[in-house]
Amino acid sequence: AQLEADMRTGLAAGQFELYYQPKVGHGSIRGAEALLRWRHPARGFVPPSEFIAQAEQSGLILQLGQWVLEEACRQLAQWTGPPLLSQLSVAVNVSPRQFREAGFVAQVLQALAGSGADARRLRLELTEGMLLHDVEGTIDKMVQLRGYGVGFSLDDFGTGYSSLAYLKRLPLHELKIDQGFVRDVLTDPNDAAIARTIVALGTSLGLQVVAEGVETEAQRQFLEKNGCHVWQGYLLSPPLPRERFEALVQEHA
Ligand code: G
Ligand code: G
Ligand code: MN
Ligand code: NA
Repeated sequence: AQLEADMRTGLAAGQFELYYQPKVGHGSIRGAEALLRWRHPARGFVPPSEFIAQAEQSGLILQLGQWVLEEACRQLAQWTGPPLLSQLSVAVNVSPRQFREAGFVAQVLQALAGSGADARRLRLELTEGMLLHDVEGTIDKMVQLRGYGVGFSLDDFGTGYSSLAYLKRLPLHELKIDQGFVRDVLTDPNDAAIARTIVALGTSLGLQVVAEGVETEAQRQFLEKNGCHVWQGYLLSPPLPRERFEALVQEHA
């Protein structure tokens, strides 16, 4: 309860910020995943693993999630002008509870309209579990937002309960191979087989496939050889504060 009160205060006091992790495709930075960070004046830096679950439970995730959407859209709207920044997409993680709210579509549209961000540069990252809860309702929301140009990624793919029957019905852009399969992809034949299978599945469904948690050049090469050309990971960069992310994009051009 103390944590929740602190989160409420922190949200009002501007203690939350977004970090950006580059997403690389065919050798250049194509976009960023926005990741929430909380700088508490006394607790210091609190990682999402210590507050997201609590925010979900208490319902505060609704306000927190709205702030994340608005902030990511404000950032998108600012990344205009210089050719590199103006082409970036920004991906936002959406929590199951937030997505299930009746007003979710309106919330996203409001964040876009309020900032002037281009909907086609916004990606929403959903997880498998949340999609199966109310499949028809999920598809309906996704289709509505797709109509405005918003893209969808299926995050942590392979760790949840995706049914392939639903997968083909979801209007997705992208599948993200969970980092748990990438970590030992060079040494564990099962992980290698799973990674290859996800790439083949995604590709045959017409989806972009992104590998998460790429830490070494050897992992990157293995994935590329197997048809996965888009990745995120410490090999290029951890999530960065806005200015450092912008500098990296310019450097990497
Ligand atoms: O860097 P990392 O510690 O950022 O993130 C840990 C976990 O927290 C990830 O599973 C990520 O999906 C989740 N997370 C990070 N930022 C957000 C956010 O803005 N909203 C939600 N719902 N989850 C987030
Ligand atoms: O669940 P989600 O995929 O949204 O969360 C991504 C998480 O993975 C974040 O906590 C992010 O900081 C972390 N991450 C990003 N790149 C790497 C990496 O190369 N290695 C590891 N171990 N973690 C990473
Ligand atoms: Mn994610
Ligand atoms: Na993930």
